[in-house]
Amino acid sequence: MRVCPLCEATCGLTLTIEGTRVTGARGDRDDVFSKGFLCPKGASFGAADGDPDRLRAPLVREDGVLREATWDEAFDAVAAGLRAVVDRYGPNAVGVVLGNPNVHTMAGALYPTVLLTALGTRSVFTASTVDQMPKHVSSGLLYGDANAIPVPDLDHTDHLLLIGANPLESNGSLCTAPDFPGKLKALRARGGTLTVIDPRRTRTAKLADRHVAVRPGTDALLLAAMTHVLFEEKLVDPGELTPHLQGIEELADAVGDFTPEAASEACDVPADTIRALARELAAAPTAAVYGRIGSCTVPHGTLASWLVDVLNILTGNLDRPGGALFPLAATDRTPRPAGPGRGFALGRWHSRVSRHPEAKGELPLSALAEEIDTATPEGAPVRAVIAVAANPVLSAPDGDRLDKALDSLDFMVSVDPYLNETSRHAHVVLPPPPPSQSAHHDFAFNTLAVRNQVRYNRPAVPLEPGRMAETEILARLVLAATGMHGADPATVDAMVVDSTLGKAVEDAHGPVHRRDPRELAAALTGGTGPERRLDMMLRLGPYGDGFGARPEGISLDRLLARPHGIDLGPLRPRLPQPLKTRSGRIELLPAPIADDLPRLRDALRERPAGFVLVGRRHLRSNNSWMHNVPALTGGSNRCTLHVHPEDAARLGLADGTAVRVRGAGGEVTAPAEVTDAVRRGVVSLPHGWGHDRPGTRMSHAALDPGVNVNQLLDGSLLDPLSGTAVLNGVPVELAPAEAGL
Ligand SMILES: Nc1nc2c(c(=O)[nH]1)N[C@H]1C(S)=C(S)[C@@H](COP(=O)(O)OP(=O)(O)OC[C@H]3O[C@@H](n4cnc5c(=O)[nH]c(N)nc54)[C@H](O)[C@@H]3O)O[C@H]1N2
Ligand SMILES: Nc1nc2c(c(=O)[nH]1)N[C@H]1C(S)=C(S)[C@@H](COP(=O)(O)OP(=O)(O)OC[C@H]3O[C@@H](n4cnc5c(=O)[nH]c(N)nc54)[C@H](O)[C@@H]3O)O[C@H]1N2
Ligand code: SF4
Ligand SMILES: [Mo]
Repeated sequence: MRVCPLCEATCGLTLTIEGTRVTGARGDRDDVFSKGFLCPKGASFGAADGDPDRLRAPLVREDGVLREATWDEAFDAVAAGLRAVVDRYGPNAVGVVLGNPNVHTMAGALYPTVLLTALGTRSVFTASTVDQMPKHVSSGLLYGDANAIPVPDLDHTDHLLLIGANPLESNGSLCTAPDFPGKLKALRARGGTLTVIDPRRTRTAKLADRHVAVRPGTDALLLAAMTHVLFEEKLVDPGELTPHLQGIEELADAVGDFTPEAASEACDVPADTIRALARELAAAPTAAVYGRIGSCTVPHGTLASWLVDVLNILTGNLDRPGGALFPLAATDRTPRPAGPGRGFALGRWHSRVSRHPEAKGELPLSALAEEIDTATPEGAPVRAVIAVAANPVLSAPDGDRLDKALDSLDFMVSVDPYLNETSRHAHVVLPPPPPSQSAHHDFAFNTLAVRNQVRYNRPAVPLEPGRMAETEILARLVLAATGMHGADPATVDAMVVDSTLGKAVEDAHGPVHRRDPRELAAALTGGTGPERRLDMMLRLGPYGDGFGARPEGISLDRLLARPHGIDLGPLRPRLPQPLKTRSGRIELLPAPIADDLPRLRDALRERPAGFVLVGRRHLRSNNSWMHNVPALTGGSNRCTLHVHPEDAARLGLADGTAVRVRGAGGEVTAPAEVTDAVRRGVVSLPHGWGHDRPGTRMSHAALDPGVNVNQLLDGSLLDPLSGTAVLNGVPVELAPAEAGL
């Protein structure tokens, strides 16, 4: 048994193992959460896990060339390389880049925060700023907690409004739900309604009762106009939320200008449709509004993310069954009593070059290249990079510039199973073992799941000789980066345990108040440091045994005895407990949002002059790193440019015509695929392609490299509040390749 790490759905798999090889994967029918569901990607778990191109030993650069090395040699090189930069330029000269798979591994959940604290660098860049940072910012501002993200109650809602999400391909995001497609079908089957807002008629849109093909990048206007209608038509009914709300009159004023008639042209959606969307939402017995990539990686991403929650709140659907609720994971802290908190601050510091405000302690990934290649009087540029599970050369804007910037570094270390477009620049590559050889627990996704549950599995296959667990790799990296090179990696876990338990015993509301932290530490079970930390978090958590205070509660031992997991029930109302705003209420119109509204008002008058580009995902893909698995490539999983038939006719394009696409950051040439699934004026290219750079070791991916869509971006287009890159609704020019642009 093992939980699939290949997307956010977290399905339980039953693996067939021959020797030490995974030869098959089925859905685990006894899994408490996924109940046997499996998608084609999960079915290829064995092929992805056993990919012969995965690195087996660390690589160290010598005379410019990467050669295999021992772990000791590799960590010696890391310690020396990082120390030289920190000593000479200070900690901010070390950039830490954290990529998407960190949310899928235990190592990624347990060590990066320790690394950042110990290193003390402000040069922190993650995939969040090409993804969901707008949601963190809107949650931070509304609820005082950037991680308090409400999740649509898919199993119980009567009306689901999906904005810029295509769960039939992505299997869901910021909404962990095995068999998302089945849940949408079940919603329809029980008489509920599904509305999809997406410039493309996606597989998800095809399932919907209503599909609104909005103009890319204009959802915030559409949602503001829906909010306007709720006020205008007296459909606002927050119900039990009312005592927890602050600023409702100010909100009504703020959306005063955003009439459906005013928004209609910019969104290219009839005013009547906008009114109908608002009325349907208000009329549904329960409803949930949910926005994802298409609502985040756009010019008004934070405003759109905020409005998603505003609509849930004004219709009384936040925090009620059938609406959008706050999950409570087994490793969350035991909830404290409600009351005012410290609130959420933005822009506590700024990036050095373009003065971007930090959000959640991070700077925009779009600014990584300039933070490396541009000197300013304020301080040294980034001279060393620690990249963990990140491939920003493909996933962030302007990979060509980033390529050059990474190449100019004094030192770079990548923790990555592949030698790819990004890790090829590293001086040291530290390869984690494949998933079958790793323990698994979903720290991140359980806080976003449509049902509370907890699962843990130990490695399905023992570590191959010469391999090192990724948790140990990251613990050693923490030591090497902070002047403790050579110490026992277990000291990292011991330090975290000591500090966590030290705080827990002082917490008057926690389960271990006034106990002896040494005694508690001694009571932890688990065969490894990460297991002891999991045991500690489970026992201190809301369902935990409280180290004896709640004898029926969960501990690692109890969880190990339940290999298919423990169900903890449906999502339940939790307000006001999750609120951590200074007022102790939901702050409906926070100042940074109000200050950004004039920019949205200006957008009422904007119309794109030419084509705009949006992305798309394919079911058998995963961002930039799964094109090396033959079973998962080919067919419709190709890097083609979707063009509407009328646009194609106008430009003289047919299926397969090479099209030059030009954007602010550069140009790429991709074959056209003519399809009326995109709206007129919109073209779509998937991301994560462009595997034609030299010096990589991904042999299958290189056969059909595709092009890097992010080369069309120059990194200057951002959602200003969250620093998130605009990846959708990007202006581009098109021409048949032979005609030139
Ligand atoms: N144009 C456009 N660009 C996009 C997007 C888009 O929709 N359109 N989507 C954005 C989004 S949502 C995201 S999240 C980012 C993702 O971008 P990244 O965060 O760069 O993630 P990936 O492309 O998935 O690359 C992950 C890296 O981790 C490595 N890896 C895989 N498994 C493991 C593991 O277990 N441990 C370690 N240490 N490494 C591992 C892979 O080899 C790869 O190098 O891309 C963003 N870029
Ligand atoms: N198979 C597969 N699954 C994945 C991934 C993958 O690469 N492949 N990546 C994983 C990751 S990292 C993430 S973050 C999630 C993302 O999960 P989703 O957000 O569900 O992913 P997408 O399929 O990119 O869906 C985004 C949709 O937004 C639409 N869109 C683009 N611009 C706009 C706009 O301006 N307005 C509106 N309303 N819609 C717009 C696009 O047409 C697209 O259909 O998927 C995860 N799951
Ligand atoms: S839906 Fe996601 S978690 Fe489930 S099997 Fe497919 S890739 Fe794995
Ligand atoms: Mo993502």
